[in-house]
Amino acid sequence: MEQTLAVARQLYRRMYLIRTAEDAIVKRYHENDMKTPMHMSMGAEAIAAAVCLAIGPDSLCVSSYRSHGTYLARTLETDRFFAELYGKCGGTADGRAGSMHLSAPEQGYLGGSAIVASVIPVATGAAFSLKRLGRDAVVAVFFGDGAIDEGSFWESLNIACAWRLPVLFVCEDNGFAVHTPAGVRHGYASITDIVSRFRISAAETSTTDASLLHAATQELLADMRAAQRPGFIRMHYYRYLEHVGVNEDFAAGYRPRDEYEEWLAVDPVTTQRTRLLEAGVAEDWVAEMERGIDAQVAHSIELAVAAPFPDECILFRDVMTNENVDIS
Ligand SMILES: Cc1ncc(C[n+]2csc(CCOP(=O)(O)OP(=O)(O)O)c2C)c(N)n1
Ligand SMILES: [Mg+2]
Repeated sequence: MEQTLAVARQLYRRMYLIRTAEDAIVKRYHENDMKTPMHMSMGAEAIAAAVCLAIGPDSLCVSSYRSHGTYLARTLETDRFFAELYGKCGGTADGRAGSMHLSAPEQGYLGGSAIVASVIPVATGAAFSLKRLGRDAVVAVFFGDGAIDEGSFWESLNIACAWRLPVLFVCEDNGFAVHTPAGVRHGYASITDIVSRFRISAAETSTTDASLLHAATQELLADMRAAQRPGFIRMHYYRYLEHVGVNEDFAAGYRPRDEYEEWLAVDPVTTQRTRLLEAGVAEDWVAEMERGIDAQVAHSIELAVAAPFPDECILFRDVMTNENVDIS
């Protein structure tokens, strides 16, 4: 019971952090000081929180460009996060990467990428290295339902199954690739059915309840470990905001507002808060934790706004070239 409560608290801490950080982005993006496109995680908080917590600190994770949730669930830090969004020194890449290429390799978050599905082979390679090193850990790779339309997903899945690699494929399924629904992109009814034909542990969820997602991930990890094979989990969620940007997009006509309202009624952050209170966690404890996170986010934004822009001379740092690049 105590352990379940501890997990429930940790899940809520992560989800509240993601929501608060993104609420702040929504509030301030129009100021046009955050010089980066935004692919928001709002609506998907439970997935990042549950999977990052379940895989544990020794495991690695990699994500798509929709990476705020993964980054924050994994690192719990916001100074480097906001500095990066503001394009400033002290950001995860000193302001050169932006929202789509966040990373914290020292904390096991290898990073995200703007190229759909490109991180899947990278994660598979990282899993190969974990296996060669004999580590008891996995690599969780987060990608959207659009990424399963790419060959690199299938090639990675195949080799991971053939070589029994410890990779957990996490499909964050919002039913759309930009505005194109899955139904017109897929020549099959269920990706989970297809993937299940491989030598893999496979599961599917459609709940926004982080505790249930955490339990489902743990079960899958246990199965992967017992069978010494990779895992695949398709987790349905609803993207609250537009594909890229911080606004609603129901007026665009490709999805109805009613649908959003149905999902909002089981909002992951609110659901987890209710769960905590029902389990007997004191309202004071919850409020105190929320205040701490509110203050953390506000302070990180202040620091980011005040930080200097990076010097031009770091522009080509970490860029692979043998040439002396003249940027004058
Ligand atoms: C290889 C590649 N093709 C096309 C694009 C353009 N593009 C950007 S996001 C996106 C849709 C991806 O959908 P999904 O994987 O479901 O992720 P979601 O945005 O729904 O989280 C596309 C096609 C891209 N970035 N990379
Ligand atoms: Mg999608």
